[in-house]
Amino acid sequence: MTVRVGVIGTGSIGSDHVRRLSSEVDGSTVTALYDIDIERASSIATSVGAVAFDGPIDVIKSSLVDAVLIATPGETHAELTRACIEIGKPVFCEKPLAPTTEECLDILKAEMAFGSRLVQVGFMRRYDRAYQSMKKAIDDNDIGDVLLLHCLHRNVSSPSTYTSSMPFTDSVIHEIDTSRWLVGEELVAATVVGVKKSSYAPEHLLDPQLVLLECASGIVIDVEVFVNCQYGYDVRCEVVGELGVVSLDPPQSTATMMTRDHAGGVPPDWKVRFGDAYLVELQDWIDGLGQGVVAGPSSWDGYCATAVSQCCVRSLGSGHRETVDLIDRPAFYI
Ligand code: ISE
Repeated sequence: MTVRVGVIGTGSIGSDHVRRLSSEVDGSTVTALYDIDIERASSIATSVGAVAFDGPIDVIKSSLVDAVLIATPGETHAELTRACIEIGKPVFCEKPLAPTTEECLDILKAEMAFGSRLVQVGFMRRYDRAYQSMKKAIDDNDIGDVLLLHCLHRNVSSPSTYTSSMPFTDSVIHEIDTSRWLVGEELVAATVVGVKKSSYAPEHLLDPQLVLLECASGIVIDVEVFVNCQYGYDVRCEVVGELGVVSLDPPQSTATMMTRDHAGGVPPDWKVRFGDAYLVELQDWIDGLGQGVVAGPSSWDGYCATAVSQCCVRSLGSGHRETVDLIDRPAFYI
């Protein structure tokens, strides 16, 4: 069976997904597209033999479409995801599931009312080989009880639209998801710590920032987020356990990384660093749909990640530790 996918949003990540779904993933084809930039959508549609529609809801409702992939800006995700649920079409939504917990909860309610899972959230790091072997080492108890996680999330530079909340809502949301997934616990509190500002960051942007995330069991996760680091897209994670550590890339020697010309092989952006993970993620989604199953990161995962990222934003504003307010996990999502 070939899954016919409609893609809404064909900007940078959306157009990469169109390419993957039409020529790299087995068992899928892209049949319909929409983008606010009509010309871009129609030229991509022509290149893959799809139809470019005038509006996103037309893609969702089209009889040419079995499943929908949403790669539009975050503030449109809730409405589009709910429109898919209303007509019972599986939907892959790029992160965040929605910018507010209220919108995420509406999605959970709609999905539970439908009666089976339809939504997968695009937390691609769970499909990265290195993250997966870290998860296996933790699950196999190789490093004993987990005590701490040290994470870095650095981008070369930030777009002009990037505000001081976005390190949490747009970037650290990935560490929030991977931390929950790695340790199998919810995050209960966040404290944002002010750091000396880089003179390379735009005037309006606090950069870098540091956040401490806490689990109920006492595990603490520190995340440095630095989105104008100049040299590369550098994502690191070290998990410290009672018996040892497991990390994405253990440092073996001294390294100095400065600017793109001296970045020591650090990739330029997430599209390169997580290119393989995106492909595995979409293949897994399509394979599942072929069997009528949606098993990747769920709406519940999307809701929790948004709740924790909002908690970080509150801590940024208050200057204090803030607690995460989550509903009880519905049995539907266990
Ligand atoms: C971007 O929006 C992403 O989702 C990337 O995965 C992330 O690493 C980057 O920091 C974000 O700006």
